[in-house]
Amino acid sequence: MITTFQQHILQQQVAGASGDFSWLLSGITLATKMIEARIRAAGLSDILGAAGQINVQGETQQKLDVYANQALLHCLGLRESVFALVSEENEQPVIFDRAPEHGKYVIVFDPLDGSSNIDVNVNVGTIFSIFRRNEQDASHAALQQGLAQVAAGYVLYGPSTVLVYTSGRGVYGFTLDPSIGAYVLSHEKMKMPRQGKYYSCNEANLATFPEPYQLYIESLRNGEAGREYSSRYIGSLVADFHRTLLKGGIFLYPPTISHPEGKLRLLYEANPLAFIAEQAGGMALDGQQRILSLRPRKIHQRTPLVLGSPCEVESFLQFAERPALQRLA
Ligand code: FDP
Repeated sequence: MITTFQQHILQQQVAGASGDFSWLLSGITLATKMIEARIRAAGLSDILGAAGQINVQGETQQKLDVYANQALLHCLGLRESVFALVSEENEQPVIFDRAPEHGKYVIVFDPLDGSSNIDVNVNVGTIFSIFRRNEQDASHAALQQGLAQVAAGYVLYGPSTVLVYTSGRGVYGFTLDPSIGAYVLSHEKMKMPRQGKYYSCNEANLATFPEPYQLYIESLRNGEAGREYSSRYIGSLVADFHRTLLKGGIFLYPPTISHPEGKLRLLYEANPLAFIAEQAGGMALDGQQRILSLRPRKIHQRTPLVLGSPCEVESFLQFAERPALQRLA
């Protein structure tokens, strides 16, 4: 018979656990089912397009961004074990006045990643990461290294809706079965191939990438890397990551002129995906250092991101570490 996400969490739970954590996760799955229902009906109702507001990142909020954020804030806010919620869409954390023995968790999330793709019916996703509360002060409670994540995951709203999750004991994928309204285990112990055939980056920005990135991409194009590569870039991080997880290869969002610190956000984009990538046997760097070892200074901090199969990320590192003169020789 089937294994639902909820059953899987209960099976992984240690004996004597309070059940708070599985109840917390059910808040996430409920919110993502609400989001997916809205997305499925997107062309039919008046929920496409801009909501008329600019978010904390200076980006135009789409109506679905606003709805997705409200769904997560609502469903998670009702869980007694939540201390603070940090969302891409909110400048400050949403804090709940709960004693440390009750409000034990901090959840950071990107409610709707890839929102520039919503209006054209291309895949989008939700990304989340869960930390234990380690401080009284909520804005600092979220500033933990990625290594401290208790669990992380994402939901990809694609031809089917898939939830990919890790709590540090492997990566599991669940597909939403619309006939029963439950996420059902479909991908057990997911492993990223050691090497892939796709590289993924926004090549329109190539001329503004730092030199090691340019030379590395050139090596993939000209066969220097020992195999022929194809490029794939959806422009929805979750979708580009999901392909990389299943098929291998490399995803890069380097620093650019317009985003000198990179565009993607450390807390609710890079960290959760790095945790999943490493659990699946892949790697994730900020161009030099391991993403999971970075110490965040602010909740909406950006970072360059290079992640994927070990073969590709290790060969990227050779370019990143080579002194400039040697690179040009
Ligand atoms: P979007 O701007 O559509 O929200 O972080 C947001 C993100 O999408 C990622 O999902 C995606 O990988 C990236 O930005 C795309 O950025 P570019 O358009 O600069 O390539």
